[in-house]
Amino acid sequence: MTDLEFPARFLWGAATASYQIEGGVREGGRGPSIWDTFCAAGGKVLDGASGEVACDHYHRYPEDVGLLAGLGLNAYRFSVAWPRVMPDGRTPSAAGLGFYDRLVDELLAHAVTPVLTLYHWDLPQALEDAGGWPARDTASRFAEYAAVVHDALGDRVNQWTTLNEPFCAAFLGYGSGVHAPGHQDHDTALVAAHHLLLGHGLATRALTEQARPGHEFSLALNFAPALPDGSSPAHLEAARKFDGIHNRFFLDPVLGRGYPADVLADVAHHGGRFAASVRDGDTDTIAAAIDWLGVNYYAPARVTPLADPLAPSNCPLPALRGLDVLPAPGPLTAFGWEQAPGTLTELLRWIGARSGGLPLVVAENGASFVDEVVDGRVHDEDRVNYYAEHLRAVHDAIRGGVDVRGYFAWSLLDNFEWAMGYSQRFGLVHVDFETQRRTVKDSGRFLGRVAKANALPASGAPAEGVGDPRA
Ligand code: IFM
Repeated sequence: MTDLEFPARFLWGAATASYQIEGGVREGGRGPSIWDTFCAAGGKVLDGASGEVACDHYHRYPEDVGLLAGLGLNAYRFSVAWPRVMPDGRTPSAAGLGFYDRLVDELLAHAVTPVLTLYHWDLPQALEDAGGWPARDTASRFAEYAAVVHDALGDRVNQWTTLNEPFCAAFLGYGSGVHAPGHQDHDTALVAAHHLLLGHGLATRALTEQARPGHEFSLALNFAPALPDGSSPAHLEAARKFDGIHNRFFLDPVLGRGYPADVLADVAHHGGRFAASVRDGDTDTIAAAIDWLGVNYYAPARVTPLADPLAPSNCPLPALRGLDVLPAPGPLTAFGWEQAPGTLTELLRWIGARSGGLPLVVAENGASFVDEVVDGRVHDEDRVNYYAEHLRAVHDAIRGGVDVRGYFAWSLLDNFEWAMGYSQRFGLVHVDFETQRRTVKDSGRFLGRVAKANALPASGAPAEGVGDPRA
């Protein structure tokens, strides 16, 4: 059997996010973000953890870039901390921009393509105090911030992603309240979602106007395919609802289809502030042309109907009535997430078809497992297998005609996993949070070998054909 080759110029990378790895929250003039405030409030994050030090990447970025390049990866997806670049959310800071300037130069010196995300959830606290994402003004502030970063780095960065997972920023931040800023109001969350998408559109428009040849624009959405736990009409209806609010509510307006009518009907009972927030022309703005869509995929959701539409449920979405999300069947990751690689193939096919062939990049995919450093090695076989299976799934989609141009593992480093603190390790590189010592895991070596070969072994043990992952 021949190896499974990937297209030429495929981006092979790892992803991170500023608050999850940087630390240095009071250095270089950085202002506070909503995550600093949320963590400091206590009781919101497991073990009282915060990103105050995280992986100390702010100081150790040369080592981290060296590790990524040493693995053989050719791209790095990172996010810029808005409160570092604009401590009050509005005024540019030369010192803050300087950090990303140095990071980008370091990446280029290692022949690694920078893929820059402008917003991965660390809103400047000053802007939250002024209303946060539920305030329309925040979308305009975001476009101004985007232009400032683009002015500073556009001579060297070609890949620009506006938002990472607006679903989480809106629904976990303002709806369920398990993420910063911790508000719990579903109507507000829907308004926040609209303003995030509006911010994406305004920023994309602004950057497109000042683009240089080679610049590409994108955003990254997190998808959870809804798998009905039965085939009755009620099951199918529950899956439709879940899919609507989780996936299509974000995807469709970006693709120029507007907000899905069925979802608007599903959430109408929330009070109508969302409908009032959508002004003439907004859907055109949100539909600003993008060059590729980032697809973040971890697991499907097993959805079941509830006979009593008002019964409490585990569904974390803007109080959708009449459905529940079941515990995932195995095999599971340490987070309890289902491992279902075939669902990734289906998802990529579905988005490819729905978007009329828009290029896709798997912008996040990965798994947390319990890792141990033994004699300076981390033999994370579960994660090696996870990557092998999901890469096979991506290859299946490509073979079926979907235009997939890259794959980014989540994450380069073990890091601050939001409300779960440091309890979930997703890294290709193990981080000892006491000493900040980095140890490359077998999965990092494995992915690097696949990247260098631009091919996955067709069958057998994942490492076959690309060498021993422990080497
Ligand atoms: O750590 C997060 C990341 O910030 C966004 N996507 C999912 C990851 C794992 O939960």
